[in-house]
This record gives sequence, C-alpha cells and structure tokens, in this order.
Amino acid sequence: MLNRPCRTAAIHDLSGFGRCSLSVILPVLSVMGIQVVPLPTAVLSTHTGGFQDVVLRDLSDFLEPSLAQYQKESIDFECVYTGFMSSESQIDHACLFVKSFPKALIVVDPVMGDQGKRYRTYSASMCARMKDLVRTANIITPNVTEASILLDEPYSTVPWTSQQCRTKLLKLSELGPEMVVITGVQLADLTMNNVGYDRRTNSFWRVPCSYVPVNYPGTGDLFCSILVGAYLNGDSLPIAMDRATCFLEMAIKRTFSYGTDPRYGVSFEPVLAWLSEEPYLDHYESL
Ligand code: PXL
Repeated sequence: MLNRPCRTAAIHDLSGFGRCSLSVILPVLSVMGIQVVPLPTAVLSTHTGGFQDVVLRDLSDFLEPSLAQYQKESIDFECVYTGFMSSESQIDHACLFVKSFPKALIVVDPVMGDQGKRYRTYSASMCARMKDLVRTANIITPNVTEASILLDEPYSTVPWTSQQCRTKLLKLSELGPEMVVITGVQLADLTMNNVGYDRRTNSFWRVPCSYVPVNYPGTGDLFCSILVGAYLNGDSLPIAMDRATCFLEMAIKRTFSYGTDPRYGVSFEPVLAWLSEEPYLDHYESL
C-alpha cells in the first residue's frame, strides 16, 4: 500500500492559451487524486492549432538532468505519461526516462497530428522516432491520424469495419503496448467511437459517442489523462475508456452549445468536479 497518492511524471508541453497538454492534464489528474510531476517539453504561448505567431521555447535540455536529479533524490513514479515532444533528441531522452522506471505504468500518447495532417512542429523523422517511444509503452492512445502514421498506412476518412478496426488495434499492440486505445474512430455503422484492445485478455472494446461537428484541440489530452487517472485508480480498460468518453461528451456538448471559437478548446472547468464522483458507467460494448 502506498502511503501517498499515486505519482505520475507528465512529459508534455505547457501551452498557455487553448486548453491542451499540461494545462488540462494537471487539473484532471489532480481532481482524480493523482499527484502530477510536470516535466515540460516546451513552453508555448498558445497551442499550434490555428493561432499565428506562436511563441515556442524548446526545453530539450531539461529532461535528462531532471532525471539525474530524481535518481539522486530517489524520487520514484508509479506512472510515466508522455505526449507532445519538441525534438528528436527529446524523444530519445523520454525513452531513457521511461526505461529508468521499469515498474511504472508507461502511457504514451503519440501526439503527432490530427485530421490526416501532422502538427506544424512535427517532421517525418520525429514521427519515425515516436515509434521507438511507443515500443516502450504499456498503453498508447493514438487518434486515427496517429494510428495511420504508426502503422505506415495512408490516412483515409472511409469508415472502418469492425474487422479492420480489430486488425489495426492488434497491429499497434504488436509494436509493444499491451493496451491500445484509438480515439475518434468512425465505424461502418456510421457511429463515432473510442476503441480499445487489451492483449492480456485478448478483448476488444468500443465506447460509442455522439458526433459534434467541431474539432477542439486538446480533446486527446483530456481523454488520455482521464484514462490514466481512471486506470491508476483501479478501473478496467473499458470502464476507464467509458469514463473518459462520458466526460468529453459532456464537456464538448456544453462548449459547442455556446458557439465558442474552437481554437479556445473545451470548456472543461464547469464539469471538472464530475471526475471526483462515482457515476454508473455502462456504455462500453464488445467490438
Ligand atoms: O493537444 C495536442 C497538442 C499538444 N501540444 C501542442 C499542440 C497540440 C495540438 O495542436 O499544438 C503544442
């Protein structure tokens, strides 16, 4: 038994305006009772999704010496959770960091792009390097674009059959992670879903969600941080997916109803407290 809250190292960027990465990961995990130790990969004035003249300070020289200090101070982590990276060398440092905590749950959100496009700051060689980080993970949470990049497949908006979806989940798991969740998957029955695979039980899951015709940056970070918190608190994979999906549906519908500029992100603050409740969750299905 731990005599303190579960501790997670969060290796992500800190974007000031726009509600993504550490700006949402910190409040989400804190309200779920998890201690977050932020290790910023870069500091940005806003996220890069549609703003001009973004100010970016790369922190590629930060992770390695921070790890050295933690090791000297015997600071340990139950989970290491990585996201947006700002250079190839930083991805190598993140691999080293992860390998230094062999007992920790390793969650890699392979942040690289969305809607069929790489984010502005991601080169093809950085994406290739992200595969090395994915190989070290227990859980990965790509969106459809990132799944295509990891599988070296062309991105397409054609809905997937359940069989195609299971094959993609399996192939991603063969890279290393025993749990794979792909977010924002349109299936052939024209439903939107978050889908998952757990190799330990060879089970495939889907959680359907309602479609909202706006794309808000940061939804992947909200989803993955809730999944991490829920899993660390003892949820099974499908229930953790269910919890994250329900929260996002609630927060996105609320945001959409106000017609706010999508670049401003999801107004999650008014519904944040829901994450400290114990709702009944039964939306998941077998895939
Ligand atoms: O939510 C993904 C993300 C993280 N970090 C930065 C981003 C984005 C998406 O646009 O720009 C800096």
